[in-house]
Amino acid sequence: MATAKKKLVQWEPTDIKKELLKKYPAKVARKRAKQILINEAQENTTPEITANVRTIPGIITMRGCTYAGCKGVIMGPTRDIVNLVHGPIGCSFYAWLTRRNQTDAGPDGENYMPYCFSTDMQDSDIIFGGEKKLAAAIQEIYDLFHPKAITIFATCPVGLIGDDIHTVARNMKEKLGDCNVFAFSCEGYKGVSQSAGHHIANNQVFSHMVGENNEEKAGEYKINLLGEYNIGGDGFEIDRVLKKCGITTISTFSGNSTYDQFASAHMADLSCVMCHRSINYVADMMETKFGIPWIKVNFIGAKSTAKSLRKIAEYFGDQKLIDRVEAVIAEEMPAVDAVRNEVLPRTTGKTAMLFVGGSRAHHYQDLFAEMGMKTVSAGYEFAHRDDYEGRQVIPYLKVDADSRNIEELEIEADPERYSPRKTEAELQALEAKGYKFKEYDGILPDMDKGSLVIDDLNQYEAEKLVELMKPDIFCAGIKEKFSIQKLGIPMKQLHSYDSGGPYAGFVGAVNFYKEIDRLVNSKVWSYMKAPWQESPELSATYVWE
Ligand code: CFM
Repeated sequence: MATAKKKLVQWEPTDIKKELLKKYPAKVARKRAKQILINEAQENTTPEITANVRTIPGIITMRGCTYAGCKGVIMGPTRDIVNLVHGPIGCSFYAWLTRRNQTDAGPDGENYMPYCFSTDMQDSDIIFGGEKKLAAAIQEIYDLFHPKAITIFATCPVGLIGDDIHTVARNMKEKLGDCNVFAFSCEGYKGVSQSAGHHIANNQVFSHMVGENNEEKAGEYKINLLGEYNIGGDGFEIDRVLKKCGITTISTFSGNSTYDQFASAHMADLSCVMCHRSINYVADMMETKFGIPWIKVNFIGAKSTAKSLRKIAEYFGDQKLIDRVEAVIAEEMPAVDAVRNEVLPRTTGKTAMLFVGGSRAHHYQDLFAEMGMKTVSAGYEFAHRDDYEGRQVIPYLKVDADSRNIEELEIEADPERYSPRKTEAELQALEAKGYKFKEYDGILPDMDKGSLVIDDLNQYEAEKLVELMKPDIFCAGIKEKFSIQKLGIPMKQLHSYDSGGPYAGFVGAVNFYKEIDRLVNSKVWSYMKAPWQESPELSATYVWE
């Protein structure tokens, strides 16, 4: 007979923290203690957490590498640029269509995403250098596809042997004439996580593509959607809603994006930042160079979607748009509410844990809250202190050897194209009404007092947390999936969405409510115990006993 799992009803967060650290040697425990925080964010103060520091070797982190952040995350979802990986085949193979970023080839049909491009470095290339091979690969791509751009990604061995990928790129760009070729020094070891890869990608995309096309774009209320990667079709749903509101998306960085979107991004009048962690650099540079203000938005959760649409409408301040947005929200909400009300009695009071790379551990709390579910513990794999505590800490962030390794671009206002989209007076009028530009408050103020916020969670701590707190659902990635499910707790992948999605926007919220209801209320989890665990009295005896 299956028994319902016992809940540890009375747990103190300090005890849980102590339990998590107990097994560690003193030095490791001291370091991890600073990355495990009991949330006490209240009013104007937030506690400090250590983040964006090196992982302890051997601890089995959930993180990925710098190359993954550059090639997979920022450049991966763009369709008409050929992404060429300079390195051993594995680096390209494992970054090949694994992130579930969807694409629509559009009327031109140009889409290189199904391909896997690699220089396939061999031992001899490591010994004698791989530059010639790289140049030949670029030429081969050009001859075969004639793409608008070819980008080159460095993998670890490239940095170690010192191939000069930037010179190869420059020479090939000159030689080919009508193809933009540039490279990313995003060797896997370059930073402490994929976050460094985001920064490297942001810098190069901004330097080599943004601002290339000065043609005026048709449409009203022009925005850039930054930090939306079309995982499981999220971007398609957001596009649908924005279009319905009459808002024109000039570019998306980088879900289902094209070369021209990057090249034209400076023609937008507002940048909307979804994932703060991965793309805030571009938002800032766009403002400094072209005068485009940025705001934080979130399209995860129906209420958050409505709030974000209203925020965009308020910025443009046009009554026609404000009315249209209200009409769209009124039209979309009944279908969302119907499903929400149906699942609420079954999901209310359940608990969730969210450990995802950057933004999602924060954004998805809104969706769970809409279902009456509480997030008892959450954390990021690689986000920085500002994603926990808010952007006000940025001036105080410690610049260590690892972050110094990543170039900070010096951006100045473009002498011809800088044009503030709003006057000082207009900006002040909006701010006086409580409108916030360039603002992200981080995860901590949105989480309950006493909840556990853990940076760079590892395998051991994940299992310990589940064992102690027995959440109703645990959300992370594929590496965690089966170890957690073996503990009898449903696990939802919030990187790839398993095979589901979209979960953004209004349609996405409905999908998510149904999926989570299905997972947390499935009886299968109560059948996870082996017979000897269920009925310990059935112990075996030897015949001679
Ligand atoms: Fe931003 Fe992302 Fe995330 Fe991220 Fe990622 Fe991702 Fe993520 Mo996986 S860009 S930080 S590097 S929201 S791939 S779409 S799910 S870890 S929380």
